[in-house]
Order: sequence, then structure tokens, then C-alpha cells
Amino acid sequence: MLTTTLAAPSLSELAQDVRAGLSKPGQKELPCRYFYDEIGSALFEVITHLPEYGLSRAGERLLRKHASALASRLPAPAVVAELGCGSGKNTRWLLETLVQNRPVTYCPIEISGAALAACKRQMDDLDSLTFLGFEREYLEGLAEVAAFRPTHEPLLVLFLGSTIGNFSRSEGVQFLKQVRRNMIPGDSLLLAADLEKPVRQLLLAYDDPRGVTAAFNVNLLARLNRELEADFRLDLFRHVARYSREERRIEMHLLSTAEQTVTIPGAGLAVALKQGETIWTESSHKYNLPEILRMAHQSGFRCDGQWVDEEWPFAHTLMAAE
Ligand code: AVJ
Repeated sequence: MLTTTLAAPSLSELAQDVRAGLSKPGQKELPCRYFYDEIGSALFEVITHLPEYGLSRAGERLLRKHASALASRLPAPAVVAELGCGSGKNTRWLLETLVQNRPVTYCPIEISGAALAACKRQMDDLDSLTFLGFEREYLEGLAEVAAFRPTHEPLLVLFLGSTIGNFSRSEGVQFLKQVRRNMIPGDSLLLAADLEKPVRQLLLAYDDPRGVTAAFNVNLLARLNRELEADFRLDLFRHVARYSREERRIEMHLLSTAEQTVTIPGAGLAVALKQGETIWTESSHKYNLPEILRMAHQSGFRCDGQWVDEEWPFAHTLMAAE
């Protein structure tokens, strides 16, 4: 008998992650990192301008107001690595100050090529800045930066926007420990974290009346339609934002308004959804100041400064690698 077995074509990382998340027993999930294709990155940029979404403007105010105070508290960095740069609009305020002291090599690490390109344009006219972008996972990119940075010159790592909030609290500490492993004493980390605030304010920030956040969330399914030939009917899903008091986080879900089966050929998968069942797409944890300091200490940092926005509770914490 002649038999032939063809090896299954290897699935892309996207396809593998989609398969794993949607075939979970119980709560189905999709990773939030896949929000940021070209359309998703553009929608996120719109979110940062929404009156209800105060995070980005708070981060911007903190950098505008305190860039010099911040710069004076750390050894002038020769290399600045940023984990997730987005448009680079906020980071620019800090880089403008830093390049006044010395030339800087700026290394944004970003899985969205679209965001990386926008960030490059944002920095184009900054003389004394060398732009070296990494289209990579955060830790992969940071390891590459760590491999070439001169060890006698300080490194500054930026983790802005409160992206840390996408991790669970314990994953967040594990992540900071990994970041710390790519740093040496004398290096610094600037970490942004969105703080706890009234629940109705948070719900509006993640479910704005213009429906931009809803479009951002649903675009994840549209992306799977585009890239994995899936047949999600977007009209049969509804954006939901919930606050978990227990976990102190916003959760975004996509709720199936009907019983339906979706096929995703690119992931070799068919998914049955009940009416009212959700796909969990993102968590955004909210913090208090003492717990940020605790997280810093647990992951091998000393705190050298903390700035809190007055309008929208949001904190920038400067941490020194010990
Ligand atoms: C970019 C991860 C910080 O969690 O607030 C905005 C993403 N999601 N609106 C956040 C987001 C819904 C954002 N981060």
C-alpha cells in the first residue's frame, strides 16, 4: 500500500494564537496585540483624541511638564529603547529634551509596522537623534538592543501609555523582571500606569458614545476575515466593556448576539458561539501608587521619581535598575 502524508502547512503565529484562544473550553479569547494592524492602529490613534479616553493626554501632559525634571534625575542616556511606540507623539516631548544634553539613539520596538512608520515620521526632523526601529516583540527587540548598546553608557527604557495594564498583575511583574534582565545597574525604566478612578469614567473611556472603541474592538474580527479568510459576520457581534471590581480592570469583549458558527480556514478552525457568549479581547488593569512601587521593587528596581497627572489619575514612575 502506498501512503502519503503531507505535513500540515505550518500556521502563522496569528493563526496559532487565534486557534488556541478560540478553542479554549469556557471563556474564548483573542490576544489584544492583534488589534494593531493598519486600520486598528489608525483607530487607536482616534481613540487617543476622544474626550472620554484621558490616558494618552495625561501621559502627554506628564512628559511636557516634567521632561526636564525627569532628565535631571537620570544619567543622560545614549540609548533610549521604547516598548511599543505607537505614533511617537508623546515620546517626542521627552526625546526633544534628552537630545539637548547629548546625541541619542532611539530604538522603538513595535510589532505594528504601521505604527513604526508613523513614529519615524514623527522624529524625522530631530537632529542629534538616530532612529533605529525594531519590528519585533517587546522582549525580543529589547534583547537585541541590549546586545549592541555600549555598556559604559546608560540605557533608558520607556514603557508608556499604560500598556502594562494589558498584563495581569502577576504577568506584569514577570514582564518587568524580564525587562530588568536586559538592563544593567545605572540603566532606567520609565513606566506609565493608569490609576484607579470612578467606574463610570472608566466605562465611558472604553465604550465611547461615538463608537470608536467599538470599531477598534470589532476590527479584530475584520482582521481575521482579511488575513485568515474567516467569515465573521460583524453585524452579529457587539462591543462590551465591563469593569471587574475584583481584578480592578476593564475587560473588553465581543458578544455574539446570535447562535452561530464561524469558520476560520486560515487557522483550520470552526467556532460555535452561543447567543450571548463573548470573546474576551483585552484587559486594562488599573493601579494605585503603592502597588506600582511594590511592583518596581519586586522586579529589581529602585524608584527615583513619580509624577501623577492632576486631571486624569495616571502615573509615570522612574525606576533605576539596581
Ligand atoms: C494602548 C493598551 C494602553 O488598554 O487603554 C484603548 C488600548 N483599548 N481603548 C488601553 C485600548 C481600548 C490601551 N492601551
